[in-house]
Amino acid sequence: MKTALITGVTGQDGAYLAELLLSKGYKVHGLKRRSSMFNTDRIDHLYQDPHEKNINFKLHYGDLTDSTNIIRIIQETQPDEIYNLAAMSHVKVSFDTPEYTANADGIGTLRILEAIRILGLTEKTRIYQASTSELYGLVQAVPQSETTPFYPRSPYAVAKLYAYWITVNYREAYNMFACNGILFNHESPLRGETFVTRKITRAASRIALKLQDKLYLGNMDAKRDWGHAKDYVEAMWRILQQDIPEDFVIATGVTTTVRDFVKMSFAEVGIEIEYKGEGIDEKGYVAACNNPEYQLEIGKEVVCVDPNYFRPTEVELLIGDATKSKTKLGWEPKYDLAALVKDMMQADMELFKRDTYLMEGGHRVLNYHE
Ligand code: NDP
Ligand code: GDR
Repeated sequence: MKTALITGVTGQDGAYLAELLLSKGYKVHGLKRRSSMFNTDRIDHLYQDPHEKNINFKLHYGDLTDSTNIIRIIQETQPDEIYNLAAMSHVKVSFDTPEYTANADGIGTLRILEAIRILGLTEKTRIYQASTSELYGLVQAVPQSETTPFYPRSPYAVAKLYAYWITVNYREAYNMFACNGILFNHESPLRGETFVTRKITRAASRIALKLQDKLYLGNMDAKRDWGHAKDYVEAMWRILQQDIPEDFVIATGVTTTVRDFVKMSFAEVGIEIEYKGEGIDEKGYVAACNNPEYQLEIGKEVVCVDPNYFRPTEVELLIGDATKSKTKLGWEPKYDLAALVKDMMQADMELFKRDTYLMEGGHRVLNYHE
């Protein structure tokens, strides 16, 4: 039985990866942060009572900014594989918390690599580093592959650039099995609520159900190569099963604007969005809708631009070339964008229908959306 340690196990990818590794018979340890409320929603279905014997899923309190706990947990768990997924992963928020982001996302990776070295595990433990298409930043060439130059455009991306290179350096310096997965955007029903896709699918569902009036967005011209997180965690695992440690791009090869993602999401609930303008316009985009099923007022403005969501420096275009992964890992995504949107919309409609039932029953429902 192999043992894996997942940092960031409470996040989107951590949850899908834990599920995947458990299904493959791994013993899985997860690093979770202390929080003032329960923060394990995404992995509660995998919970095993720690009082029982022979459990194969166990959580440990820790934080990537604290090397002492990282060393202790790695020593206790002696993992065959570490998946370093923990990060302050929101690009816009990284402009507000740049030093913390550098510490957690950049130096955090160094702390794990050093822990492996200090504990004499360089030959035993394989390490996956969650690198990102944000490294490409300002477009140098498209589609972006393993050989495309980096030009990071946010404190998040700069921190991840350090993490990328320190992973390469430890591989070369100490012969460690340490690999970067350069993953393009991947989404799912478990995606954090403030990333653009989930923000859109939540809003489209809530607007259809009359729980919300408007969706405010930032740069709708940005183009992203969006895949499904379920497909991408499979790639992470494959990267660590190779004979030789290498870095891999994981992407679908298809790029779409935020604007089109909005259209596709609303279309899932029968709302047709018509844009009255194109391009960034501070007055906002006006969307008209014609919704037979949910009977929204025709011509009602449901999507607007709020410049507060613009970023000081933006990444305008991402489109990945995953040829190496397809050839060497035998990896192929199962979900295309249409299937991804459908999956997210179905899940959010179900979620918010529950809110409408609660309201009908006289209960108060949370109305927080960002
Ligand atoms: P999430 O934001 O959903 O999850 C991040 C996880 O990291 C959470 O479990 C979070 O804990 C944890 N975390 C944050 N800071 C710390 C810290 N200081 N110490 C310990 N744990 C911490 O991200 P995703 O699952 O979407 O992404 C996983 C990784 O992949 C991240 O590193 C991200 O940067 C990277 N990535 C993601 C892509 C994507 O499109 N999703 C694409 C490319 C790379 P908590 O739940 O308590 O907040
Ligand atoms: P990204 O994802 O920055 O690519 O990072 P995000 O979904 O936040 O933004 C994608 C694009 O949409 C534009 N956008 C908005 N974004 C947000 N969050 N909210 C809005 O209201 C909004 N309006 C327009 C953004 O400007 C951007 O161009 C994600 C994260 O998961 C990173 O951790 C990961 O490394 C990269 O994907 C690959």
